[in-house]
This record gives sequence, C-alpha cells and structure tokens, in this order.
Amino acid sequence: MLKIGIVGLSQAGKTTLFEIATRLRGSKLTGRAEAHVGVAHVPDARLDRLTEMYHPVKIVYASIEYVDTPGSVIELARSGAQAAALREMDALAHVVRAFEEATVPHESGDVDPQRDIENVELELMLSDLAVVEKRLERLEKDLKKQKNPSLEKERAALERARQSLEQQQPLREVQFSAEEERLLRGFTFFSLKPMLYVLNLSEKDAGRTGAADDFARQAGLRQRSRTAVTAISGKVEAELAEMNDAEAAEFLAGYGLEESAVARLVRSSYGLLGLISFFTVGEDECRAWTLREGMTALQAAGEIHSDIQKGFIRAEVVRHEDLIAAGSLAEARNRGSLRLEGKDYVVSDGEVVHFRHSG
Ligand SMILES: Nc1nc2c(ncn2[C@@H]2O[C@H](COP(=O)(O)OP(=O)(O)OP(=O)(O)O)[C@@H](O)[C@H]2O)c(=O)[nH]1
Ligand SMILES: [Mg+2]
Repeated sequence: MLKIGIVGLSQAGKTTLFEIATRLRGSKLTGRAEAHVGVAHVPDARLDRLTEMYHPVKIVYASIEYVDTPGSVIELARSGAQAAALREMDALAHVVRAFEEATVPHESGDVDPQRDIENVELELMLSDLAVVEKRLERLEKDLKKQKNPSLEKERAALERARQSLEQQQPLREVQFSAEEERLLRGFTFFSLKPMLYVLNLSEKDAGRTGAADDFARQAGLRQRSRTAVTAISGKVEAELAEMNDAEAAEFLAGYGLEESAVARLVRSSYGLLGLISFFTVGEDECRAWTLREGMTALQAAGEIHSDIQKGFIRAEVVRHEDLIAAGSLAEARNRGSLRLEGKDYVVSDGEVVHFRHSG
C-alpha cells in the first residue's frame, strides 16, 4: 500500500489531520497508538456507480496509508533513523500552519505559511544534498580504480541532482530522463517525492473554498510539478468527524460547503500525487486498486496477487463508463469496448480490468 508521511513543523496540526483522515467512514486503524499508522479510504464516485450495477457482497475502496510523524520535520530529517523511515514514504503531506491560536505557540513565533514551506523544503534539500555528495565521493573513488559505464551514468545523474539542489530547486522539478529517474530512485530523495501541501486554516476561514488556490498562486506553488495544495480546517474537520451523515451535512451547509475537506484531501493526495485507480468487478466484490501512473497490466496483476502476476495470460480491459453503458462485461465484449491486452499494457485511470491467468 502507498504510504504518505504527514510532516510539518511542530504543532502544525499533523496529528489532528492524521486522526480525522483515518477516521473517514469505513476506515480502520492499525496500531494507531504506537506507530501512528492509519488507513484512509479514497472516496470514489466511479466505484459507487459500479457498485450500483453489481450489488456486490463487498465493496473495497482504494486506500492510502498515512503515517503521522511527531514534532518538527526539520528535526526528523536531521536524525538518522527517523529520516530513514521518512525516506520510505511514497509521498509527503506537509501540514502548514495557517491557523491563529494564541494558546498554541508557533515554533517560529508567528504564523507565516510561505516561510514555513520554504524552510522545510530547504532542510529536505540539504538532507538530499548530503546523500548526493556522499555517494559522489564514493563513485569518484571507484571510478578512479576502474572505468565503468554504468557508474559513469550514475555519476552524471547525481551531478545533475547536485546542481539542482545547489540552486535550491527540489528534485521533483527537474526533468530527469527515465534512465536518470531509475538511477536516482534508490536514493529515496525527499525532494523527489510528490508533495502535498495541506494548509491548516483557522475556523473562520473554513468556508473559503478558494483558499488553497489563492495560496498556491501567491506562494508560487501552482505550476510546480508533482506538487499539490489543499486546505482544511483541522478544528472544523475534527468536529465533523464526530457527527453522523445528517448532522455533518447540516454542519457543512452552515459553512457553505458540500463535502468534508478531508474527503477532498484524501482524493487529492491520491490523484495529484500521480496515483490512479483500476477496478475489479463482480457479484462478490467490487474493488478499487491503486497504481502509480505508468504501471503495466503485469504490475497491476501483482497488486492483486503474486499468483495472478506469475500466471498472467491476458488482461481484459474496459473503461468503467463503457462498462456501465454496456451493462455487463459480456455486452461490453459484444460492443467491442472490451479489449484484450498483454503484460506491457499501461493501465489508465478508471479502467476495469479482468485478469486471465493460469494456476
Ligand atoms: N484553532 C485551531 N487549533 C488547531 C487546529 N489544528 C490543530 N490545532 C491545535 O493545535 C495543537 C497542535 O495540534 P496537533 O495536531 O497535535 O499538531 P502536531 O503537528 O501533531 O503537533 P506535534 O506532533 O506536537 O508537532 C492542538 O492543540 C490542536 O488542537 C486548527 O485548525 N485550529
Ligand atoms: Mg503530533
């Protein structure tokens, strides 16, 4: 399962966000007390429609694992073991304090989201730079002993990374070639990870639906690659999480909102961070699965079960809207909207896939 690390300065609202995200309806918590690891379901209207068609015994939404981190990410990035754990995350959600609250002191004195974002980004880039430099040093030594084309390629990729970091450009914004990406992936650089900024607003701003967009524009975050901005009000959402559906709807209407900001946040941490869903359908189960954009049918099979991957023969693929229009897989096949694809087929968001496999 994909893991998102919730990071930020101390007292920014990380734990508040973690708790409300993982308490979304139907979600379950795993070892929350100790590890602060929890699972949130990804709301998905497409799966809801497929469910209306199949009336399955079981519905399984895609899920994302959130990991709450304690205290300041600046401290974490500087401490070996905790930094290593953070490097395992697939993406980071940086909770940025935008709420005013006299009883909760800000570690830098006053509330300034843009400054906090810049400080944290800088720290993460310095941490990456240290990794790059250490590896380059090692490579230089090895290359002096012996010429090696693959190490030379790695060195070139790392040199590009170094250049970018020295110019304070996060690695996620560099246009690396596929090969460079492959060479760099193993280093699990912080600044290469997709970044979701979560603006934690004051209660009085909870109804400002344009808050995230306005801030993104002001802070120059809009055009950045693999970067998304969303806003919540931790306090309002925490209250919402305690209510039943009817109460929640009324409460949201009071703020002029249609859905909980956490639902939006979970969806955006999913979509905007380069993740897609494919579906499997049937009378026993309709289910959404998570993939990274660009993953193949064979990798998709592996998400379900290693046996399906090993015995992969063909994938039957149909867009979910074509399946809904056809009314059944058999009819979709008749209409020619169901395709047979091989193991290298790149799965697209919203496709329904049925795997034919042996064994
Ligand atoms: N007014 C207001 N207070 C908030 C909001 N979000 C969080 N708080 C308060 O801020 C304090 C810190 O919130 P936490 O969620 O514990 O913050 P954290 O980032 O996990 O803190 P550390 O893990 O200690 O770094 C708590 O007292 C929260 O009640 C908000 O949106 N509005
Ligand atoms: Mg906390």
